[in-house]
Amino acid sequence: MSLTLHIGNKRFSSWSMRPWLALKRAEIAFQENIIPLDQEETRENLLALSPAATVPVLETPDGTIWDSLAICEWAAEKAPGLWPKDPAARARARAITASMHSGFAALRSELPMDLQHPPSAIDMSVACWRDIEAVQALWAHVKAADGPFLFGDWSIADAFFTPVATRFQTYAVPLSTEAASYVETLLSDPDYKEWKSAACDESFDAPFR
Ligand SMILES: N[C@@H](CCC(=O)N[C@@H](CS)C(=O)NCC(=O)O)C(=O)O
Repeated sequence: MSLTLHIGNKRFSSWSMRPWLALKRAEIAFQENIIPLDQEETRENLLALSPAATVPVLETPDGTIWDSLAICEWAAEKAPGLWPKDPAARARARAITASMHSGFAALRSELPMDLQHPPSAIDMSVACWRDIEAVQALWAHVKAADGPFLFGDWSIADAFFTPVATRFQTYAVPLSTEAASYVETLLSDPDYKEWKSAACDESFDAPFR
């Protein structure tokens, strides 16, 4: 089966990183195609892939799937181990993943993912600090004792929080000991390191806007 995952620049595209990590973890072979973001032709290129005009998009022989979570769910149908085996844990994994997918707007806008940005603290709004507290509280709420990841073994929930871990590192966000240790786990993952290394080598034209 021929699969192409269309993604944004690895330096910036936090949404693209999530399904890329899930496909890698599931050992589902795919080609990747980078659509540089913030260029004059970006919107036209995105619209050629899907009416949503966003990346990631997975092109499959049965049609294209847009949206990071939908692509991860597609992968989990091929590789069920991407979600926890226990139904109660699986429900909680989906809940925390959905929280990330639909929430934390202040964190996302004030602490954009930039994998070439040297670590340094910046001023943040109260709303952003609340998001940071909520993320750490959610992690503590679900964290399993029997493994380094949120639900013990790696799951899609960890894919969704890996870009958050990069933001915490980039903006030198002070974290609880437990949260800092989980961030370290996510950022030590070999698949993440492969993504990060490519992100550090990227050079695209300056943003169009
Ligand atoms: N909910 C979507 C969000 C995707 C999204 O916003 N992607 C950004 C890049 S990270 C994008 O394509 N933006 C369009 C643009 O920059 O023109 C998903 O989960 O895939």
